[in-house]
Formats: sequence, C-alpha cells, structure tokens
Amino acid sequence: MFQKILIANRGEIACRVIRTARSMGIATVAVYSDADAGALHVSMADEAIHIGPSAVGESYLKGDRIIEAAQKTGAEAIHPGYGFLSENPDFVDQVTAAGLVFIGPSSSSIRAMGLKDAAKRLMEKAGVPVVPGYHGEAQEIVVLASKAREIGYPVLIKARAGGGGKGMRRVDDPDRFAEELAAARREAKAAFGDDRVLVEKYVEKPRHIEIQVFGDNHGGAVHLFERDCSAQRRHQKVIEEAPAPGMTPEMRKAMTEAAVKAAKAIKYSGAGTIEFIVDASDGLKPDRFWFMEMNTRLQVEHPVTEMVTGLDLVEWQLRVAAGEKLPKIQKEITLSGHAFEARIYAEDASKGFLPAIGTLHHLRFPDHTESGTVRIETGVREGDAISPYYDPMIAKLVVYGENREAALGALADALDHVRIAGSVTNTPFLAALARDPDFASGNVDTGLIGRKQEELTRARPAGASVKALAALAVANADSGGRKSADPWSSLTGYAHFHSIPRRTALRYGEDAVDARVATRGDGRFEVEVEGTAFAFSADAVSGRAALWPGHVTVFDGPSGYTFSAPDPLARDVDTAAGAASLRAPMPGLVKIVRAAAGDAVAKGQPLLVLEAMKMEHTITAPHDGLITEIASEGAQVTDGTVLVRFKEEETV
Ligand code: MV4
Repeated sequence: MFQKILIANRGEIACRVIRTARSMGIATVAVYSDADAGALHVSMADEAIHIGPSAVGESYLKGDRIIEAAQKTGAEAIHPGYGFLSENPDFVDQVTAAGLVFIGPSSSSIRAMGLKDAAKRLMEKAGVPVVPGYHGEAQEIVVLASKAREIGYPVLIKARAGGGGKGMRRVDDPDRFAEELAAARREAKAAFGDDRVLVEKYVEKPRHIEIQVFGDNHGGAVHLFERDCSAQRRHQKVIEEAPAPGMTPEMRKAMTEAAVKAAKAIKYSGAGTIEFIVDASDGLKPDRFWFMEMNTRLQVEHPVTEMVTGLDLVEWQLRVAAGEKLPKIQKEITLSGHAFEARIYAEDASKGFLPAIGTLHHLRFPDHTESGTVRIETGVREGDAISPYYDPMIAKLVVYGENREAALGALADALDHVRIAGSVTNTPFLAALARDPDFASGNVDTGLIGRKQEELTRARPAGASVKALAALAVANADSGGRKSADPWSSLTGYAHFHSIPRRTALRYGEDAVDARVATRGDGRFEVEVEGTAFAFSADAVSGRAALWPGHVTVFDGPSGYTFSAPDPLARDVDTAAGAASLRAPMPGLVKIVRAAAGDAVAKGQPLLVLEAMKMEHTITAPHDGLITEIASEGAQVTDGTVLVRFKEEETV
C-alpha cells in the first residue's frame, strides 16, 4: 500500500479522499491555487504545495506542476478526484511516465470511452444494449439523413466528442434534419474541436439509471448496484438516490450484468460508472434500457452507493491502484436501505439559478434526523468566501434511511435544518423537490425539474413572524448582545420588567421593516410588526437566527431570510468608513481600476471593476471626493475589504 499520495483536486472531493487515506494510515499531499491557500483541504492534508494562480487553467489543470509536486514530496500516487484531470488520458500517461501511480483507470480505458461513437460500437460488440441508431464513421449528410429515416423520428443528433448533454440536437421533422445537423456540427466543432456526430432514436421522458462498477488489475470486475440520477436540471444532477425507485430484481440483474460486461470488455480498473438511459414509460423493463456513456472516474454521487452498501469506494480505489484484488467478490456485496444525496449550491434558484456570491458567515448542518442518518461532504468552513473561480457547491447532504420513505423524510427534515447565512443557496429548491408529489412517489424522469421549475423555485416571501424574529435578534444585538455570535446568549440578561418598545432599523430588500420590541415582565418578549404582536420566549428562536456584519438571517424551514441591520458596532466603523472608505460588496477579483490616488472624483463615477462569480461589477463613487488610496488591479478581495479610501472631509 502507498505511504503517501497526492490529491490533484480541491473542495469536498479532496477532503473526502484525504479522510479515507488518513484512516488507512496513508500520508497526504494537497495542492492548492492562490484562491485556495486557506482552504479546508489544505489544512486537512499532511503537506500542501502551491501550484499556481486561482484560474483552474493556471493551477488544477497544470498536470506538470501536479506531477512535480508529487515528486517533490515523495508521493507515490496521484488521486485525481473528479473533473479537472480525472479523465485526461494524456495526464495518466504523464503520471505513469514519471514513475508514479494514477489512482484510476488506464489511459486506454479513458480513451476507449471518450468518444461516444467508438464507445457505443465497443459496447455493442460486448453485447451491451445501446440506443438504436447510427454511430458509424460515415458523416455525409445523405448517409446521416438516410439513417435518421431508418431509425424513425424523433431522432437525436449527438456530438461524438460530447458528453453530459453538450452538443445534442433533437429533430422531430425530417425537413429540418439538414439545418439541425449543421447547427450540431458547428456547436461540436466549437466546443470539442470535433464535428463528427451520431444519430439515435430519441427516448421520450428518459430516466437516468447508472451502475457503479469496479475493476481490478487481475481481471476482476463487480457492480455495486445502481443509482438513479434522473433529477437533473440542464444536465446537472440535483438529487441522486440509491437504489432506483421501482427497480425490480429482473431489471437490476439485466442492468448490472450489462454493466459488468461493459467493464470487462475494456479490462477496466478502478471506479467507473455505466450510464444507462431508460424508457420507464411502462415501468422498468429489461428490454428498455440502453448504454449512454461510461464515466471513467469516481463520481460526485458515489456516497449514496457507499451508504447502501456500507463500502468505502475511495479505499477500494487505493487498494486496486496499489495492485490489490477487489476487496469483495460479487456475492459479498449487498444492498440495504435507501440513500439520497442533495447538492447544496451557492445559487439563487428563484432567479434562474443565478450563481450567488458572499461569505459563509454562518454554516451549520444537522448531524441527524428522526428518520435517518445524515452525512455531510463539504470542502468549506464557516467564514469561507464562495470562490468566484470554482464550482459553487457548498456541500453534499447525504441521508440514509431503512427504506425510501424514511430516507426521503430524513432528506426533507435535514434540508429544513441547514443553516447557511451570508450567501443565497438552493436549499429551498432542494426541499421543494424532496417534497414534490411526483418525486416522493418515485415518478421521476429527467424532465421533471424542467416541467415544474416555476413552482419548485418560487421564492416564499418573509412572513411577519420571520420579520419579528429578525427584529428581536437585532434588538438584542443593539443592547450589547452582540458579544457572542449567538444573538440569544444575552437575551436572558434582560431585566425582568416591561421595557419601553424599541424600534429596530431593519430592511428586507428595499423595504424598511417597522418593528417594535419590548420585554415583558415574565422574561418573554413582545414584538409588534405589520400590526401583529408576537410573543417569544428567550430560547424560542435559538438556532433560527444568525447575525453577521450588518445583517441578520432568520431561518424558516429550508429558507433563510436576510435583513440588513445596521450593526451598532459596525455603524461606528462605517461612520468613519462611510465618509472615508468604500468596501467590496462581495468577494472577487479587482479586474480593472479606473482611478488613482490623488484623483478628485464625482458621485457615480466608475472607480473599479470587480469580477465575481464570472460576472463584472462596476463599483462607482458613492459621493464626490478625493481618492487617497485605491485597490490594485489583480487584488483578490473578500466582501467588506476596503477598496477605496477618500480624503476625510474637514469637520467644522
Ligand atoms: C438521450 C436522450 C434521449 N434519447 N439519448 C443527456 C446527456 C447525455 N448523458 C445523453 N443524454 C440524453 N440522451 C436518446 N437517444 C435524452 C438525454 C437526456 C438526458 C439523459 C439522461 C439524464 C438527463 C437527461 C437530460 C436531458 C436529455
């Protein structure tokens, strides 16, 4: 077994691999970019090597720097995680040429599965069912159009170098085939540098059921049952589960046998996933599933398989890469219970899933629920900024229950107890999906979210009781309760008499919240808001509100409602800073600076451009003034960082 491995990845998967490596007594080396210098995976590893600037092309995709870091630290093997270089066959060859072990499949396996047409031909030859269609070498339009007619419309044109839904075109009308083919080719050429296509019969309302497979270097190959990943939005998986709802022993036998056959056909080694598309219009039938593609890596959703088999897939990866046989034979691998994984993202589902920005000022997850266990996989800590450089996934919430109903209850309950303040998240959307009747009944297909997106993403406005809780939290903070992060720690310090109602200066979006807070004699609190009086005990709201600089977030089920609340302490600072400085509204990169120290600027004049979450934000002068300091181009800032200082106005 390896003494030391390098993890060529970041975020939750890097933390995940380090955790198992540590449990096996294997030393770990992390690699990190500028933006990840303070990241969790860096602190978890035994050693850490800086590999370059924040942009992935300058760091995590720099295979030579990663190999150099492994050699420098004496790591014998490299775990790629997923994404980045995990399915780059040239990187695998470079690692091997450097005398290191790539923890994953051979470069030939990756190449064999990389082009969808060749992959399908290989699977067909191995006796694995593939979607009826044409995946030959001929690309002339007359040939393709003739094949489309033979297949029967509707058909799907797919880029052979594509994957994950990129470069696909559905054609219902034969008269539009030529123009759709031309468009598909242009898109494929632009995206993959390869405009060759295949044509398939379109499977209506498909389900996505995938089989986890594992091979070793001794000819062994097994399956670890199925996962259903049909709950997708724009080819991004949202909630995954194992086992698949409605799966029958007959169907499972047929799919798992096909998957193992596929793995053996390419002498696959390591963790892999065979993706099938399933026509479930008449239930799950063994003659209605077809090979879609093979993922030659460990997948994001592998934890649901781990939960229902009780196995550690990263441990298996390490053992197989070190030359060991598969740890179990097929009949020793059993399935019990049910698991879900929900991907928690910094994105605003109510605004078209706009990427969100911010700092995770408050980050808490439930550690259990009444009907099942909870497992959190994350690469961030409370206080981390959502990086504008990488996938804004905050955490994977994985739950396990003895059956699907229990697991789904655990999922909904756990989502209701996620507490994240400082950035908008998709948690309300995930909770709505978990509670959707079709999803709950297992009636899931890949179009479900698209069909119901409006109702699943509709934002629920803050109710009066939520506003009352916010007011109470701020009132308490104003009276000096801010010393502790928990706004409730000093509430009990209130004198036990009726206080005079205090107004609170809260804002919710653009609206002022007019609330009055009073202490009642019995140690309870009365809050009046929008004409309604609410009575609270000191601890009735504990754990439901988070105070962070200039804000309070109140949690109501899976939703967090954030109010701006001028922080009494920050107000002093802001007063000084308000006249004299301009702070970053969000974490990001100072991309362009349009002014300099010594410049006299006018209110509204653009001063700099901040790049955050792949968007540019122009920061303008809040008032006329003379600049004394301004951030430099290329500076990486977090929200609240002072970007510009103005000459203090002479006080009379
Ligand atoms: C299909 C299909 C219908 N018919 N192929 C999407 C990404 C890639 N894995 C292949 N995909 C599809 N291939 C035929 N012949 C529908 C999809 C598809 C899909 C498949 C699985 C999961 C989610 C999906 C979302 C949209 C389309």
